[in-house]
Amino acid sequence: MRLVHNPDHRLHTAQHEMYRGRLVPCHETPDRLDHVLAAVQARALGVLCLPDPVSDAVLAAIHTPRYLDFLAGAWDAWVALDPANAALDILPSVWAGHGLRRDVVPRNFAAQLGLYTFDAGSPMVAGTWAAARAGVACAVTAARAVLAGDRCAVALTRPPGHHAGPDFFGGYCFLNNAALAAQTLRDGGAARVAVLDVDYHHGNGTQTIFYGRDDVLTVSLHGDPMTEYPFFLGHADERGEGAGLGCNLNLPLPRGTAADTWFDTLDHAVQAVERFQPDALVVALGVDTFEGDPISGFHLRSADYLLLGERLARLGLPTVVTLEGGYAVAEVGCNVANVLEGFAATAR
Ligand code: FKS
Ligand code: ZN
Repeated sequence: MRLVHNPDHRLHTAQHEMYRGRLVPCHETPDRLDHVLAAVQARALGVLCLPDPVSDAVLAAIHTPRYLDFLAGAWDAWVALDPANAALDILPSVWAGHGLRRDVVPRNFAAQLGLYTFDAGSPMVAGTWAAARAGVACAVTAARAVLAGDRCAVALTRPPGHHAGPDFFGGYCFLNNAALAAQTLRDGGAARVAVLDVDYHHGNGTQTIFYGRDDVLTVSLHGDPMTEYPFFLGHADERGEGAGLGCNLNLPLPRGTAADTWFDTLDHAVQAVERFQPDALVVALGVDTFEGDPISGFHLRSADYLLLGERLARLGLPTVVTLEGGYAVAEVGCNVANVLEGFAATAR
């Protein structure tokens, strides 16, 4: 199993996110990935390798030019406002919601920031763009390995990606790694691709990207948006639109859901993937469904992740895995490694 890791992930190390009226330390930290890398190496789950570089055209297949230009130039624009900003994370304070125009891009940097994000919890720093780009390279490299015949390849990366849409960031995500892996599989000859998102949070970015398409099925199993982030998308009645009608499946579950119900629901997700008859699978793997996760509300135990890996492998599909959330830092490595171990044991 090829394990593509992001050599530049540490460049994205932010200080604070806005939470309940104050700035709190970021949950999405570099040590999360360090623990994952340590765990997969300790168990010899596969070959750790570096990503191949990717061109701008790869990003432009999923994200808009104006959004990519914004991300690429955001840090310089921020520091140009005031040299003292170099010591501060970029966070927004105004948003283009509620009937406000999104078609005109203001010249003001704070306004642009609010045009391109939907929360105040996703700080950007000097190295965010480089880290996010290198993360995409991991996802695309993993997808290319699967196109070349690997049964499974894994992008061990951060920042995560499943909340990032065509022209927006949020939920610690800037570029949608899972969507870019899916697009790479499509471009490489897979006629139909399924994206199965098992992170605790609804993959709103991935849903939005593929909502009108019938070549990519998006299925997400997540905390009910009536109470859980990202709140404004992820309901069961969102089924896709136009050609994509029927190609999006949301399976929201109440906060507090335990493993038995979660796995029953995973069966529904897996059946939807099977009905779609895809040529390849992308798994957006968050392990924030863990009982000890500090920001989430499901109750999976570490051993359950072995079963998840087995269940995913039993689909029998060429599979790309991208790493999404998981904030119980001491256990995140074990939980991710369990998924991969369960997969490898079953795929063999
Ligand atoms: C506590 C509120 C948390 C943001 C939650 C973001 C979840 C991100 C994620 C990803 F996979 F993208 F990392 N609000 N301060 O886990 O879905
Ligand atoms: Zn999550």
